[in-house]
Formats: sequence, structure tokens, C-alpha cells
Amino acid sequence: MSLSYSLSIILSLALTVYCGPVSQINVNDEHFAESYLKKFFNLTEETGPSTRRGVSPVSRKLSEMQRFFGLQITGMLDGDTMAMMKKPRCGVPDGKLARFSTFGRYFKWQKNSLTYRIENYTPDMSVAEVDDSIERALQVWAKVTPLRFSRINSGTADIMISFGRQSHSDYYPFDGPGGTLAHAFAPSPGIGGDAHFDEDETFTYRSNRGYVLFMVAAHEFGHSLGLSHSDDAGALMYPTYTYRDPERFVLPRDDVNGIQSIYGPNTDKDPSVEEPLPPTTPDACDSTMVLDAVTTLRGEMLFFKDSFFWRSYPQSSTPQQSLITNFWPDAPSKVNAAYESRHSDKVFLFKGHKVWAFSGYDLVRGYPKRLTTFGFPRRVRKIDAALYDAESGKTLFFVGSTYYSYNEARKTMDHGFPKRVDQTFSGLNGKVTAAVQYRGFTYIYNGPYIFEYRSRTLNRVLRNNFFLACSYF
Ligand code: TQI
Ligand code: CA
Ligand code: ZN
Ligand code: ZN
Repeated sequence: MSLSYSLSIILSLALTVYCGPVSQINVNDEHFAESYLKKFFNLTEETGPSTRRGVSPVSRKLSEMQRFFGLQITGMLDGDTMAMMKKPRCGVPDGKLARFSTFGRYFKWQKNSLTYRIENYTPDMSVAEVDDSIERALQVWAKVTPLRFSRINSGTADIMISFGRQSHSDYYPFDGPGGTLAHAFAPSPGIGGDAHFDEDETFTYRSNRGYVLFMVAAHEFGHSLGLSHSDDAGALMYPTYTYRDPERFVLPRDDVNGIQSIYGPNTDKDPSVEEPLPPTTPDACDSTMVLDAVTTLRGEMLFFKDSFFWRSYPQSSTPQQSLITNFWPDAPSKVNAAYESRHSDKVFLFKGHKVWAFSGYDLVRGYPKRLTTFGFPRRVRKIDAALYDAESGKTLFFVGSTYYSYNEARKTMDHGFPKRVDQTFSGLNGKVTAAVQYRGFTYIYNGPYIFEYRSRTLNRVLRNNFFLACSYF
């Protein structure tokens, strides 16, 4: 019995796949478009033609969709619109894409009251710290589902929790320090639900050295309850460990969606207790997203938004998303501006009146520093964007409707600044939200729009998705 519920079988089970191409569908285009709009843009069945404002609901939804994708808004089913509809995509409305996956509908607890037992302890932490970490990790899931956990101290619990090294109680020996941190078995009788932690790792209560047991356990219990990995870079079930402060951890939206797709929502929540909203991961496919900052880094491009950034590899068409702290543990989130100084081979990140400098992964000694070290007047509380101009070796800092020029070699501000942005960059009258220079062109972002300049002459206006291609279309 236990073998048949073994990890390898669980892992080899096809994970539930939510995305699939719809391009082969062979119905006539109008019917196809109608069902597309129903599926992704909540087009509702209305009896009889709507005469309101003389516009049919289909036409209104077509306009909405065209606006969403940055297509020409015609309200009609034209070639571009049809092509966009036929691109492969996922079966959930826009902005609500499922990135999570489950072990399938057979791996689900058939009851909402589950027991757990902590069989032994790690010497890395105190008994009270282990108990607390485990208890909180289970509460992460209990908060958003009807599942309830109670602890037992003897006998067999649904979720047996233990620490062990190398060969322990199953056919999946641990691998010494590094590699696997822990594993857990999908819901089923016997070993199903159990979570094992590799004693050759160092677990901690809340420090950023070693692995925070609460985080690892919360991830493992996701498996114990039937979730597999997510490809949402912000999800708890994303298969990369990132340090998060356990005191401030809130289960991300994607994991909430995942677990609620199996067990439904928590039905007895106290409405008077205000809970923080589940954080969402910024979506490159959201054509209205406004990036925080854009920079180059050794030939690649980096796009910042909230606690995340995307990194475009020249070889790949879809940029990779990760948490900023995966790359630079000491970096802030929600940055205001970023630039790469080719002169000093450093990346600078700006937030408020502070600036961080990184050389590779490492925070340069002495940083973060104050903005005034660049020679800004004291009244500049934050900057909006920055770009390094390879031609002149100058860095341009955008502040409101003005910009400054900084000499990287002499480390001083140039005279005659600030200047008005539209004095140099024609056509730009909105706020500069991000800026970058790439392959000889200057790109100045105004919200979701990008103004492309070649030697200060406006070339064309692009949209966000020009660089930051969306991965599921
Ligand atoms: N252990 C794996 C894990 O729990 C075991 C595993 C690999 C697995 N692929 C799986 C389990 C697919 C179920 C389904 O993910 S691990 C992390 C994280 C690990 C990794 O040691 O690699 C955490 C354990 F997410 F940080 F990468 C815990 Cl939190
Ligand atoms: Ca290990
Ligand atoms: Zn094990
Ligand atoms: Zn996992």
C-alpha cells in the first residue's frame, strides 16, 4: 500500500494542466469569437439584440478586449483581433490566470478535520520554536479553507511530521547538506500527508541564515494537502526557497486560489477581523501595468515591479520573473529608478532618498547611501527614473518634469541642470516613470507607453509589451 502511494508515483502523475492551445479549434470565426469573449471577457448571454446605445454586447466586449491587448479599438472582429484570440492561452479570465497545479482530484482529503503529530525534533531550534513553526505553517492553510488541524501526541495522525537524515522511514533517502530540504506526500491513507525534513539542513525560527522552518513546512503542507508546484514566481508553492519574514508572511493569491480549488474557501471567518489581502504577483500580460524601473545589466534588460523583476535573456523571448531578493537579498522592493553604470560596472537602485549599489550579487560596501551623494539638491526627495547614456558617459536622472545630468567619470552633476524633459525629449509631456538605453536607442516610459528616441529624436511610441513580452499568449 505504502509503495503505491510513493512519491515517485505521485510525482509521475501528470500534473493538472490548465493551459492549452485553443488554436486548433475549427468552428467558424464568429462563433469562436463569441465563446472566446464569454470565456475570457465575461460576455453574458442576453436575449435578443441589445439596443442600448445601439451597440451590441459583442461589439462592446470586442472593444474591451481590443483595449486590453492594445489593439486598434474598432468593436469589430478584424484580422488582428481574431489572431489575438487564436493565440494559445489559459482557461481563466484575464488577470486571474491559474499558475498553481494540483496532484489531481484523487489526491484530496475527504474530511476537513485533520490530525498532525510531531514525532521528533531538530536540535537546530528549541522545541517551542519547532511547535510554533509547525502550528503557524498549518494555520496558513486553515485560514483560507474549511480545513482544521488538531495536534495529537501519540498514535497515527493524518500528517506525521519528522526530522531525519539520509535513509529514514521511506524509500526516498535524503541527500545530505544542500539539495533536498524536505518532502511531503500527497493526501492518501498511510504515508499520505506526511512531511519529512532533512536533518542535514539547518532550520531556523526566523533568521535569514539557514532555512526558515515555518516557510519550508508551509510549502510542504501545501503538498500534504494536494498542491503541486506553481509557476507563479511569488507563490509559496513556487519551487524556489526565498527568505520571507515569517511574522509578515501572507499566503499569496495564487496559493489561495490553488487550495480553494480543492477545498473551497474558509466558511467561518470572523468578518470583524480585518485580514491583509493576499499579495498578487505582477503580470507581464497586464497591458496597463506601470513598471517601477528598467535597466540593463551586462547586456540583459531588467524590469522592476513591486518586489519582483523580470530579466530578459537575449536567447529567450519571454523574460523570467523572480523576486528581487532572490537576486539581491539586500535590495529594497518597489524601487523608484534603476540604472547600470558601465563606467563602474555597477547597478544602482533608487528608493526614496536612498540609493543602493550592487556589483554582481553583492551590495557595495557603504551602501545604501543618501541621494545627496550624487549632488542632488536637498529638495529632491526621490527620483522617478534614471538612464546611463553610453554615448556621453552621462547618467540622466528624471525628477518630475525635469532631469539632471551626472558625469560618471568625474562623479559630479553637470551645470545647467535641471532642464525640462520636453526641452530635450520632444513629445514627452507626461510623467517619466522609467528609462533605459538599449542598443543605441533611448526608451522613456510614460506609464504603459514607451517613447523611443534615437539621438534625441522621437522614433515611435511603443507599449510596455514591446520588451516585456507576455508568456502565455
Ligand atoms: N523538496 C521538494 C519539494 O517539496 C520535493 C519535490 C520536488 C516535490 N518536486 C516535487 C514534492 C513535486 C512534490 C511535488 O518541493 S525541496 C522548497 C522550495 C523543497 C523546496 O527540498 O526541493 C521548499 C522543499 F520551494 F523552497 F524550493 C521545500 Cl519551500
Ligand atoms: Ca539535503
Ligand atoms: Zn521521507
Ligand atoms: Zn515543493
